[in-house]
Amino acid sequence: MAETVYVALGSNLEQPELQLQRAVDTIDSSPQMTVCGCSRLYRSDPVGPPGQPDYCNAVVAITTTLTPLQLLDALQSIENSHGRVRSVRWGPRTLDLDIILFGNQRIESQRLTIPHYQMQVRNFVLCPLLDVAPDLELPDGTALQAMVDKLGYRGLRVIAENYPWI
Ligand code: A4P
Ligand code: MG
Repeated sequence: MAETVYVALGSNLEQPELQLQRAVDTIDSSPQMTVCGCSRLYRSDPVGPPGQPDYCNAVVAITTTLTPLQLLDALQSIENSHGRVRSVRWGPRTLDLDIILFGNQRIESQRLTIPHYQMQVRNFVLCPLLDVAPDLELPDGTALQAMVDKLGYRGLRVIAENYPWI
């Protein structure tokens, strides 16, 4: 059965806008994933080690028949093929693809935590997610809109409205 999944994209190195654009194209051209919605494109203040460049962030909705772990493998291979080198935690990166929600599932395993463990405190995830899923409720019943109202848009700028953004 196909599930609806939300994936957050982030980049703050080597033309971040282009990195995100290429990542969405690559996801959509994969036979096992179909992009069915895409947020606006945001620029955001960096969270984590100081002195790193601003990020670009977005969220896509996809449908997939992959299992959560198969999807994680597929997204990590896209990160690697887009030049991602893992170094500092929360440090600068060419491409970060995080699984935010996988249908209504809750997953707690060595390689995966879903819903994503930091999503509640990150407006650069929640605000683009609201663009693609305005009526969404989390598996625990919390309304996404209420979470966005709590965090607000501080540090976030919309830089393009419609995909393809550039
Ligand atoms: N993992 C567990 N759950 C998940 C999930 N739901 N989706 C595991 C994806 N991966 C998940 O991730 C480390 C491991 O997390 C994976 O191997 C997977 O098994 P990683 O991408 O290799 O490492 P990371 O990204 O450095 O760590 P982490 O904790 O995922 O960092 P974040 O939370 O992604 O933070 N500021 C702004 N403004 N915008 C950003 O996008 N991003 C970060 C990165 C920091 N500051 C930022 C932004
Ligand atoms: Mg990550």
